[in-house]
Amino acid sequence: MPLLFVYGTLKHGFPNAHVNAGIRRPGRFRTCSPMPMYLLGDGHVPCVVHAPGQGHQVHGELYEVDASALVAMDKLERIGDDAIGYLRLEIDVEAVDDLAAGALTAFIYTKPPERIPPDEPRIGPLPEYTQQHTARFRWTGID
Ligand code: PCA
Repeated sequence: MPLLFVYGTLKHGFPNAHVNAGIRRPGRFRTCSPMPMYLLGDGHVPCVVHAPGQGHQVHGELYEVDASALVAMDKLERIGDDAIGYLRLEIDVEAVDDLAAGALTAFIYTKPPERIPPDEPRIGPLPEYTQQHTARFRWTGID
C-alpha cells in the first residue's frame, strides 16, 4: 500500500486528523532532505515548500493509505487546484529512531514556491509542527 508522510494538521491529535483514514506506522519519521516548512498567512497554515535543500529535515508521521483515504485528503488539500492547492509528490523519509532501516518513499503534500504569494506572511522554516502552532491555526478555506 502507498505511504503518506504527514507533517501538519493531518497528524494524530491535530485539527484535520479526522480526514486521515490511513493506518499509522508507529514511530516518528522525518524527511531525508531538508525542506522548508512555513506557517502561511493569517491562518498559520502549515506548508512544506518544494525547495529541497532549504530549511530543516521536517518531522512527521507515516501512514499506509488506500485510494479512498487519498481521495479524501486530496480533496482537503485541493489537489488539482492549480492556483492555491497543494501538490502530492513523492519524497524519501526515514524513521528517526531507526535510521539504519534506510529510506522509504512516501507521498507528501507540498507547494511549489511560485504558488505562494511573495507578500504572504510566513513563519519559519520550522523543523516540526506542534500543538503550540496549531493553537493559532485558522481554516481560511471556503469549504
Ligand atoms: N496538512 C498536510 C499538509 C499540510 C497540512 O496541514 C499534512 O498534515 O501533512
